[in-house]
Amino acid sequence: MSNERYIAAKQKWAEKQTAKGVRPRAVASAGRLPPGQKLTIGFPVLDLGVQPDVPHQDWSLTLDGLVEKPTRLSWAEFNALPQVADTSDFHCVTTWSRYDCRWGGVAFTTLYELVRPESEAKFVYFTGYDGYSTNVPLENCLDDDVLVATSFDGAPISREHGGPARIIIPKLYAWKGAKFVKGIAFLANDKPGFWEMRGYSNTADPWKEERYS
Ligand SMILES: Nc1nc2c(c(=O)[nH]1)N[C@H]1C(S)=C(S)[C@@H](COP(=O)(O)O)O[C@H]1N2
Ligand SMILES: [Mo]
Repeated sequence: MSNERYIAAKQKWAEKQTAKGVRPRAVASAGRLPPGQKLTIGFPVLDLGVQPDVPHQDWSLTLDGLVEKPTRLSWAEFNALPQVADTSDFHCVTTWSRYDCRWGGVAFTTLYELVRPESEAKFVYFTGYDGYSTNVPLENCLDDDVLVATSFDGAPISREHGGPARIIIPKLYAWKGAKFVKGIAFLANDKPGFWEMRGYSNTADPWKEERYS
């Protein structure tokens, strides 16, 4: 962790300590911390109790649905695509946020250009090797900070954090980013995923506190 970031984090904790008579909660930090969130300097792990072991030789990413060119990428094929890096903040619906996550991998837009979705495709349905699923409007996936990430802080993403590859959509709560990603389907109609079927918000905007519906 950089010294600068450490100092900023310490300062925020200090502000929280001195806010007397106030229940410990998020200190609004120059518009960076969404409402109701608390800054964490660790990196908690959230999953369904399964962290699938997917060796690179068994890994593939399937892109299908309403696309001109359905594609299944091997690990080597995936890694031969143009690589990008992006640093973003991570907001979990359980109220922790982590700043400055350094992700590397393939931009969602690169995959979009590769498979060429039909004009009817309006939603994206992600699936994971652990049986997880989540749904996102296509337009939310086309920002340049949306990645299929394979590295975190310069090293391969660990199994607990969703390796070999996970989806990162910084502008939405983190459950919208499938860890252990296995499939990306382009759909005309929305289809609720694992948590969306269990009462989580469909839209998941942390700035509007869209936690549960
Ligand atoms: N495949 C899969 N992806 C998932 C989950 C999961 O259980 N399975 N949990 C989601 C939730 S609720 C969050 S907050 C983040 C947590 O990522 P982390 O464990 O790296 O912190 O992954 C999301 N993606
Ligand atoms: Mo979460």
